[in-house]
Amino acid sequence: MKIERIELHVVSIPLKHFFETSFGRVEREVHIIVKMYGEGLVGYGESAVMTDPSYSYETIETVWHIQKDFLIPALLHKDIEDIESFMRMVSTVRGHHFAKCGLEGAYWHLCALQKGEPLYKMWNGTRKTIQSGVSVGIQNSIDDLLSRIKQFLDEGYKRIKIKIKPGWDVDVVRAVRKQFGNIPLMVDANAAYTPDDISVFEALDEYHLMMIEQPLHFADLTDHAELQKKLKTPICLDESISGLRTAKAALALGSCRVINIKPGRVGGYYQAKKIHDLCHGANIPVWCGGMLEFGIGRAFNVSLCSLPNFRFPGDVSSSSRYFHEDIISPPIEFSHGELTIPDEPGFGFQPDDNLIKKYSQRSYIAPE
Ligand code: OSB
Ligand code: MG
Repeated sequence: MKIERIELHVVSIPLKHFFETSFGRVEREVHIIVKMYGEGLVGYGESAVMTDPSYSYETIETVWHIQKDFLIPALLHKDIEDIESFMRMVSTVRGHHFAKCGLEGAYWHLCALQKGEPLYKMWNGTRKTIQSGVSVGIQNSIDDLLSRIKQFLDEGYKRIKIKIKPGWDVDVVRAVRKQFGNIPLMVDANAAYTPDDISVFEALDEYHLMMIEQPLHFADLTDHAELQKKLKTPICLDESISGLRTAKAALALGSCRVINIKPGRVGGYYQAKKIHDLCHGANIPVWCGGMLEFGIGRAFNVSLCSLPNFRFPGDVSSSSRYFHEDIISPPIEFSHGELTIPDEPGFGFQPDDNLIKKYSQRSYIAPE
């Protein structure tokens, strides 16, 4: 596949409802949409990075810089034979996984269109109908949280994940259990605690949670291993798993019993699949996390959920849960928490250039 042209578009879309984690609150999503041209086709990708370096060190500005000044020059005008060659070409950049993911997605999309195959088949996905949960942010009050959870349960989402932080944890989980009984429920701390908070985890351990996501510091696999030994509830790692190597280390140390795979965080779909395969062999279930993606990134996540070891509902959700308008048509809509992956070449949804333009703040076109 000869790469003839690459475009970057900074796309900004307001959220219907703010999303708050232990890092803070966001009111809109700003991501980079990649368009890659080759052999008469156009592939689309998405770098669903955050604007501030809280979840990851990457931001919109670092992704723009790394893509424009390093990754695009490494790929443009090259004849890229297969994904292994692609991975070699981007490997000269250390880290910057969200930057790589947007370009890799566009390359996969191009290859799928050229072969006339759906991506989920190219990835050896085995499941055509996938399930979604929903990640519910920190709200202004427990009453607000309960009414949002009720709405998502009514819509049929298969599990509820609530964000926790010190001061918004055990009481909140108790209230949710009291109101909704034994629903599939988990919590995500986004690394807001330390090992000194053991009493919080011991209290949470009594609520039959499916898992506790990323309780401690992103770089601390040994503290997570110590904590896992003390808890019945499985620990799921998100921020700590930056790629295949940290996944191997986490499994060897016993730092978690579940892994949340986000393509942007781990450096793309090829790496995501490698981590999936490693965990499959070790009998560690994985599930697909989310970064409030627009439809393009979301469509890739949908395809990824078809792989056999994605054994819990993902944080995938419908476009309409986040945005009044998405940049693909039709938008991604789960019905009763389920979606059947379309059998079309590519990722099964059509990006809309007019909508990309409508929400675009700036663009870069290579060659200039
Ligand atoms: O920790 O999983 C997380 C969103 C932004 C940053 C980190 C996280 C999240 C989510 C949202 O939980 C998942 C989604 O609905 O896309
Ligand atoms: Mg998380």
